[in-house]
Amino acid sequence: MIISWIPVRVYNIIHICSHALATHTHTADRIHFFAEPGALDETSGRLKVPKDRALNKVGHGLHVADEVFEAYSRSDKVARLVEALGWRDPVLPQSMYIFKQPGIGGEVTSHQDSTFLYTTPRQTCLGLWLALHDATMENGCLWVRPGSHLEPVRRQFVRNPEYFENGDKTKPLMIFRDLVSSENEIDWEGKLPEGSWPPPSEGLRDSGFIPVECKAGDLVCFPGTLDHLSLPNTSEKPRHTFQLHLIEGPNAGVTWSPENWLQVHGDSPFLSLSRHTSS
Ligand SMILES: O=C(O)CCC(=O)C(=O)O
Repeated sequence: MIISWIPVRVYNIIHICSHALATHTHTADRIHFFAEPGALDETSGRLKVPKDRALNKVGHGLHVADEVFEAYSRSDKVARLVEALGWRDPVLPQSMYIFKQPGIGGEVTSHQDSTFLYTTPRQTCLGLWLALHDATMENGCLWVRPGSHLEPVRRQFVRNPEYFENGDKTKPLMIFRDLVSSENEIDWEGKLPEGSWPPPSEGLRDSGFIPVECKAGDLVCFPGTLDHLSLPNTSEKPRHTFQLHLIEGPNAGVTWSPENWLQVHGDSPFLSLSRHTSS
C-alpha cells in the first residue's frame, strides 16, 4: 500500500480535519495518508524524508477499503470480544494504522477518544488497540490514567457553528466545546502533563498515568472516556499499531453526533460488527 502511494500534497495530522471539511473530502470510507509534522516541508507540502519514514498514520476507512484490514475488522474474534464486553449494536466509524516511526514518531497528547467520537445520549466509543510490534517505554507505548474511564467526557470536538451556520469563513472549522465546569477542568487537557518529557516522565506518574507496555499481538481495549497518550519514539525500533474505534449504533438507541468531524457519505451506515447482522 505504501509503495503504491504517490505523495502529491501531504497533510499532517493537524491539518486533516480542516482540509477534509473544507474540500468535502471524506475519509471515513477511504484510505488517506497522514505525515508526521516534522517530515513535511510546510511551504511546498512535500516530504523531507523517505515516505515510509514520514508516515504518522493511515486511515480512516481501512476496514472498508482494504481486504486485509476488513477481514480482521469483520472477524468473528473481534465481534465476539465486543459482544462479551456488552456492546449490543456495535458499528465501526473508523480504523487506522499508526506508525510511530523510529526517531521521528511524535507524541500523541492526552485525550479522551469520545471527544472526537461523540455519541448521544451516552458515550459508547470503544478502542481496540492492536500492537503490531512490542510497545515499550523506549518506542512510545501507550500511557493511561486508571479510573478516568469513569469520568465524564470533558470536551467535544465540534463543527464550528460560526463557520457552518453563520458563514464566517474566517473562523476555524472545528472547535472544542467544554462540557465540564471549570473546577473539573484538567490543566493538561489536550497536552502532555508537565514533566512528561524527557524520561523518566515523573510528571506523568504524578498526574496518575501508568505505562502500558505490551507484546506484539496484544490487544489493548479501552472505553472512549479513558485518558491516554503516548510519548515520542526516539528509539531505533518501530512501534506500529492497528486500531479500531467502534461505537454503539441505532439499534442500541445511540446516535453518532452530526457535529463530529468524521461523517459518512449520504446515509450509508457504518460497518456493523454485530454477529447477528450481515452488513
Ligand atoms: O497509538 C498511539 O500512540 C495513540 C493512539 C491514540 O491515542 C488514539 O488513537 O486515540
